[in-house]
Amino acid sequence: MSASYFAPFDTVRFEGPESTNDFAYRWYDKDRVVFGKRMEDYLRFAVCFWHTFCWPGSDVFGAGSFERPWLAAPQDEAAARAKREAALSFVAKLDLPFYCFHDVDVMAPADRIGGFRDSFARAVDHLEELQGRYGRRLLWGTANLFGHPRYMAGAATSPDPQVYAWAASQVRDALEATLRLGGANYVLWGGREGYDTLLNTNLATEQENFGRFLALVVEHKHKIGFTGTILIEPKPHEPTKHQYDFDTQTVYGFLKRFGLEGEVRVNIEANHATLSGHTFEHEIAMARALGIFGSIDANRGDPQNGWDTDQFPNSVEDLTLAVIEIERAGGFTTGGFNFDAKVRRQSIDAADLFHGHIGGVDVIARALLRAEAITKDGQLDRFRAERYSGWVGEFGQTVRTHDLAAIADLAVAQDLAPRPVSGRQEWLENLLNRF
Ligand code: XUL
Ligand code: CO
Repeated sequence: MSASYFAPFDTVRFEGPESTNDFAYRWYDKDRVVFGKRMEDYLRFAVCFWHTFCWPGSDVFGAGSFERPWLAAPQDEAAARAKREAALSFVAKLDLPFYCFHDVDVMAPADRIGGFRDSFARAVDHLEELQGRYGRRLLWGTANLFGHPRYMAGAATSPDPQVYAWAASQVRDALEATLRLGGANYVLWGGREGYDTLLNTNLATEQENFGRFLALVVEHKHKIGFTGTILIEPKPHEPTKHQYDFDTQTVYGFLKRFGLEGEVRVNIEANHATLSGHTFEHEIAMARALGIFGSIDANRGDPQNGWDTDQFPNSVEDLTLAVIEIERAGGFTTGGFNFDAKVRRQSIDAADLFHGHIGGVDVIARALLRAEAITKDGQLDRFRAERYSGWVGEFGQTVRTHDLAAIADLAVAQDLAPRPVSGRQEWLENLLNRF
C-alpha cells in the first residue's frame, strides 16, 4: 500500500529545457559540472519527512485534505512502516540523494518514554534497511521537541526539569540514530525555546539551561564519535511569540557566550530569514562572515503573510543571490538543500508532490547556473573588491593597526576630505539581470 502510491510515476530524469514532460528536470542535470562539482554533489538535495509524508493537509481552520494511504487510521506500527516505505521510494523516484526526519515523523506514536524509545528503534532499523534498498542517504536527523503538549513551555528552556530530561532522552536517541544511519548533520530547531509572556518567564534561567543543553549535546556527539555537524536552525517566532534563536547573528552571540562557536553552525531556512526581517541571502552572508554557515532549508514565504507558509521556492532571482553567497562561503561541506516545503492544501494528489519538488529542484539548479555565470564573468566580485581596496593599501593598513588617537591624528595631519563614491546599485542590478 505504500511504495505503490508512487508506482504510476517513472523516475524523474533530466530532459533539458525543451522537454514537454511535466515529470522531468529541465535544469537539474545531476552530472553536469558547476563550480567544479557535479550538480548532485554541489546541491545535495534532501526531501523532508514532516511536510511531505506526515502533514495531512490540515490548517488551523480545517482538517487534513490529503488521502495518503499511510495516514489512514490507525497510526500503528504498520502505518509507520508504510510511511517509511513510501518516503524512501519517493526520494528514489525523484532521484535525489538525501532525506531528513524528526524522530516522531518516522515512528508509531507512543506516550511513555520506554515505548517511545522502542518504537523509534524499530523505525531506525527499518530506515537503515530502506536506505540500502533505495540507495538514499540521511542529510540530517533531529528530535521533535515542540509537538507534544509536554513541550508547550519549552524543552531545554522548560520551567520543569522533568521535561528537560525527556528532551535529553529524545535527543540522545535521535543523535545516536543519526550516527548509525550515516547522517551528515544533526539539527536543533527550538520552536518552543522562547516565551509567550514575560509575566511567567525567567529569561535568565531559561538561557542558562538552553546553553547547557547545547553544550551537553556537543559533548555527547564527541563521546559517541559522531563526526557530522551540529546545526541550530534560527527562527524569530512561530510557534512561540519570541524564540531565542532569533536569527544567525543572535545564534552566534549565544554560541560565543557558551564557547560553542567552533562546534555548532547554522541551518538557514529561507522563510525564517524573511520572518526575522532579513533577506535569505543576508542570513547566508552573515553565517559566512561569522564562520558558521552549515546548511539550507529551502522554501519561501508569502509577501502578504506574516507566517511560515513553507511554500516551494520558485524565484530564480532570489535563489541566485543565495547561491552566490553559498559559493562565497565555499559551498556546502556537510550541508545541503533540504526542501522544508509543503504543497498547498488543495494540492491533494501524488502528482502534486512531484510538481512541488521538481519545481524547487529546477529553480535552484537554474540559480546555480546563473550564479556560476555571474561569478565567472567576474564584474560583480571585481566591483566589490575595488570598493574595499582602500583597506589593503598603505593608508588602510595604518588605520587597521593603530589606536584611536593615532588614527585621529593622522586624519588631522593629512587634513583628510574623503570624496563620496557611488555605490552603483542600479548598475549592479542591471548587471545581474543580464544573466
Ligand atoms: C519549523 C522548521 C522545522 C525544522 C526542523 O519552522 O523549519 O521543520 O526544520 O525541526
Ligand atoms: Co526548517
